[in-house]
Amino acid sequence: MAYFQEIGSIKYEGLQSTNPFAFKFYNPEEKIGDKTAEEHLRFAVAYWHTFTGDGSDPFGAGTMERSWNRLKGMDLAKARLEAAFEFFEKLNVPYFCFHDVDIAPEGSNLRETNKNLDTIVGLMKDYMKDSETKLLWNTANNFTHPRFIHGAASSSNADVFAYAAAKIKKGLEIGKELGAENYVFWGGREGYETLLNTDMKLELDNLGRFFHMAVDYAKEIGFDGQFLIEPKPKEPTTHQYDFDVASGYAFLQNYDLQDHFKFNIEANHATLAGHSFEHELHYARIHNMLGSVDANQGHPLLGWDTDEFPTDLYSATLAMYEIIKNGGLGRGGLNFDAKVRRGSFKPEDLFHAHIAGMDSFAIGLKVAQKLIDDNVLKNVLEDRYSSYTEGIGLDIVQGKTDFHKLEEHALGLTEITNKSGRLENIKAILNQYLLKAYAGE
Ligand code: XLS
Ligand code: CA
Ligand code: CA
Repeated sequence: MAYFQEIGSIKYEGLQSTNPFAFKFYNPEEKIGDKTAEEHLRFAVAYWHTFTGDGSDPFGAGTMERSWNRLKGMDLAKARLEAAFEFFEKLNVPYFCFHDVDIAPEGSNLRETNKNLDTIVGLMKDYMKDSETKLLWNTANNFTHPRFIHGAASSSNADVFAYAAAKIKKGLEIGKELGAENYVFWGGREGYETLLNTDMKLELDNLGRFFHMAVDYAKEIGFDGQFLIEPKPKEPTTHQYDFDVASGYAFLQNYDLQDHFKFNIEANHATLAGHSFEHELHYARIHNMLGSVDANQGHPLLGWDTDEFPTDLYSATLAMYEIIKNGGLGRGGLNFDAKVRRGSFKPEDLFHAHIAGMDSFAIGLKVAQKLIDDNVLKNVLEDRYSSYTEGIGLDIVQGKTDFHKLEEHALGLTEITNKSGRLENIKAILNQYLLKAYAGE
């Protein structure tokens, strides 16, 4: 059965195309720098938003027109799977991602849930044999079910800790079975509401123990996917332990886990933490911890996780700049952890949304590569920090100074001359590069 019958394969048609079912900028085969656009961007579809989400919000029921929704239980899971692979093929997308509960319904106990998962994973493996689309990552949903009310690995209830571990054990087995490139840990309820009833030290120690057991189990079964922590500062908990990359990195170092993990960075989580998307990517990159990306955007007027499809070219450019500077995403990718708006309820809106996101990042990629080729920002930095390439500055970075020498230098100064930071000029140059890419230059 075809779920998206009227829609054919999405092709690159170029800037002049008015076909809403074509890419205007994303040409997977186009060589940009040393790789093709497809190799740079490594796009992925998020199963939960695209096939499981129904458009409901705290104020209203679901709105999405999805023909598979007339089914229930395992029949629904199987229909969704069929629809998903039709969608992947038509969009020509190299990867997808899922949570355990997205693909198969929970049973009345863990054993039954695992049985449901086994059935769907078996079918998924069959689809993957005939498909070009691979698994970027899978993860466990350890936040929706009421048992996770007080958290999962940071729960006050040891039975819940055990249950969470069992779900991740299964997730790692599935990751291995399907050849996942990564395994993601997003601590949806790993945080707290109030210190009045929270033993933070025990919860953090337990999280550390939990991650070590996950590392050990992956080793035991020979699962070699990259482990990724996905930071988010809040929502659903008030205070989430993996607040941002910096605090997540400190946590990993404290518990001696830094060699086993990298970060999956989501744009909307960065902005919720009061950072820019590029700040989080940059912080991870300079510590060699950039693993993968959840490509979406928040609404500037709303203070929660709106998970919109990314269409902000400025942000996509600065993100791609970090990714190219990182030497690419390695085993990671750009996962559209994004949902169509509640009003965009037609099945074809799923295509429009992904096309918009893919075209936006393709522009970002081209502009970022051009900025790098022309040394635009490199020149800015070299000029701005030139005082560290000679004299006392060189001594500082080479560790050849102490407070005595620095005082001697300062006492000898007659005047201190600073340079302009040129922010407005730099932004104007960025605009110029963006418009040049738009004009196809
Ligand atoms: C929720 C998160 C979640 C993770 C995977 O805000 O973005 O979807 O990406 O559990
Ligand atoms: Ca995410
Ligand atoms: Ca999110």
